[in-house]
Amino acid sequence: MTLEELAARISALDCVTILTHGHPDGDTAGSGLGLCYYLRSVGKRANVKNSDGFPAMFSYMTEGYEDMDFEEKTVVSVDVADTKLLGSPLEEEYKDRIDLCIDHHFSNRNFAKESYVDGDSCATCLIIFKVLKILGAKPDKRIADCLYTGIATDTGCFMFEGTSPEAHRAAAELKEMGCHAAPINRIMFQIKSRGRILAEQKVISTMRFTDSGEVALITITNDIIDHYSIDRSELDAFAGIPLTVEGVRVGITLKQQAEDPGSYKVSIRTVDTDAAAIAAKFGGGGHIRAAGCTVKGDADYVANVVMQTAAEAL
Ligand SMILES: [Mn+2]
Repeated sequence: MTLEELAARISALDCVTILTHGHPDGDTAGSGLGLCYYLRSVGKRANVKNSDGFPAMFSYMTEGYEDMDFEEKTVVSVDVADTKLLGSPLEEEYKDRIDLCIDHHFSNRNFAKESYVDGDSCATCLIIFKVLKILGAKPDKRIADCLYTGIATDTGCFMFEGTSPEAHRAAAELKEMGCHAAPINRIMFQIKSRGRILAEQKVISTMRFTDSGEVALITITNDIIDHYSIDRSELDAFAGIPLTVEGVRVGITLKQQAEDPGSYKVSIRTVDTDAAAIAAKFGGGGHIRAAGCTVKGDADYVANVVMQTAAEAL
């Protein structure tokens, strides 16, 4: 399906349920709510669903949102690569009857009757932004806030290597439409819970290096997670910490598994080395700059073998 065809599908929609993935991030929330608000603004009936609900940090997008009452005719998913990611209860309810999938994951499982998947797009919000442009929409500030959120979060505040000129241009246009970029960036990238800061301090104190200083490793234990009562979803951001140290080319984060304390989830982030190749040595995989695997053993053992493998890869 071309982008123009997608735009035509969207303009024909009414009585739509929009599905977003569980443990929602800024892109699935922004594209779901942004699309919903656009459809409502042109007199259509639309609702957005999420298995887990949207977290309080997204309240500037959800404020004033209320479910509409209508008989559902079409089901659309946004930023969902696999129906499993819908989580419970949406997965059971909708997995076999999604009409239109809009996504930017190369790994998309092609579960919908029709799909528009652009793996080169930085965010699903960027796809929605382009569709609204084709439709000649005049997004209000709240829609602009939604779309900006997904573009900013999926590009790591425009810092990831894959951040396209198109993403920057879209952000510029969204600013012209009145999106609140600075406060959104503050909420998405700066504000942390107090527990998280304290946990970070503890985790940073576990940091160790290879002799060359090019590989750094931190360890997150269940003790730390429990003691500071931080949400496991907040831990994803910890994987970026080792790479912030000058001279480090491979950053490794070990996370003890809640259900299996004798095993560690290993996140590998790299500056100029193939992270997926390192993860593959332990049966894992991923992307060239971000990959992961799971290794059994105690923290010292896992740290040693993974650091040694990373040092050899360099
Ligand atoms: Mn996304």
